[in-house]
Amino acid sequence: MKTLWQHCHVATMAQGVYSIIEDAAIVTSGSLIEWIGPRHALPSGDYPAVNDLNGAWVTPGLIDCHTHTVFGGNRSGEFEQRLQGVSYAEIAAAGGGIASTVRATRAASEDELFASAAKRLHSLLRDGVTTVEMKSGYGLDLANERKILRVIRRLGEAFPVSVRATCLAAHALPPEYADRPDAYIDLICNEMLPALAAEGLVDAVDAFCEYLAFSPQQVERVFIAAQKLGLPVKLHAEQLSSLHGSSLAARYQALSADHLEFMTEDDAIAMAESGTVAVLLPGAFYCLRETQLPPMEALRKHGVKIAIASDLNPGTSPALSVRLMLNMACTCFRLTPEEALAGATIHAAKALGMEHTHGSLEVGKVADFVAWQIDRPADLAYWLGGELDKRVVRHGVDVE
Ligand code: DI6
Ligand code: FE
Repeated sequence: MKTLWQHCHVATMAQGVYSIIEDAAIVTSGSLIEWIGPRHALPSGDYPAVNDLNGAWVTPGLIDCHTHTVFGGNRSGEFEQRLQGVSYAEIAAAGGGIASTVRATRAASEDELFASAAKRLHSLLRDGVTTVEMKSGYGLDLANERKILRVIRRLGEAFPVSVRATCLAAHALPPEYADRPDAYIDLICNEMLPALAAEGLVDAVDAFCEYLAFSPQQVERVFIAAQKLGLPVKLHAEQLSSLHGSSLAARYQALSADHLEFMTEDDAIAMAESGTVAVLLPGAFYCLRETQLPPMEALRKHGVKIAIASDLNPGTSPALSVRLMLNMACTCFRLTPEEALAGATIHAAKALGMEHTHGSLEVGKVADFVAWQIDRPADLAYWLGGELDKRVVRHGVDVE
């Protein structure tokens, strides 16, 4: 059905800038945008449904392109330890950190994981999110990674949101493979990825390239296995140290390399050439009290597309609001509000390989948008979280 949406201003986010249309109109047909432009240019015709947006600012639905939403337990105890000066690496070395979430996740049933993740997803949706990526990575064996990925698929069916599932089996070394990292990489490449991909549970493959996780050589083996299965790759890189994982990711045409505080200018050049998106995660930067900033100047100079995401996870970023991340990206990383909004719309879509259908408001794209009762687009990055008055439309239909 054809629907007209009017009395609004639009920030289309095409090409990564606001591309503002004042006093705009949008025509949706089913789940797609059929026409968008200034209202005075609206083609005359019969619009069976007309929606008045009361002067709202319309943006694409927000896209959270990096989350670990599905996990058991929580780690607020470690938060308290870190406040007393214990480092993330020390906690991990003592058996806490990711390993403690792996224990809790393995102990939880699929339904328990679904219920706890649903609450977190609900928070993201209330903030205007219409697409979200979720990673496995707290199961670390075939049965438990499958359990998480099945929950991710179920969340996409149960909620009005497009969900992308990323297999992050190479997140940490499971206890049964202590001191045998290469054997665990064999298991991932030869058994886990082929089985999970065959079950249709995986849209992309990620790994954690870090001195306390996996080496570039080990990550490369995972990338080769993913590409054999026809799956795109992504990488947690340069979060705590510089191993040039982001250059490795670029060599494999990764959709994105994420975190990146310790990346070099050469890494940025490699990412620019391959079109790999830089996903910056201010929540993790903040929670770890990191002081090393991602190299914004190099990223901008070489034209690397920058996305912003929550990294929602129990250890380093228990973040339940993408808009809060926009604010933190501006304050901590010196992005402009316009860059931050592009980071949670069009560039986030590219980080998921969805930029041809999502992330900006253009003819032929999916009609996922938010009509915000705000004065200016910059207000989205200005308020520190909270809930803004808005109307969320997904696939051309009101959500809520
Ligand atoms: N980097 C992160 O910030 C998260 N994973 C990763 O590879 C942390 C996950 C956790 O601490 O549970
Ligand atoms: Fe992460």
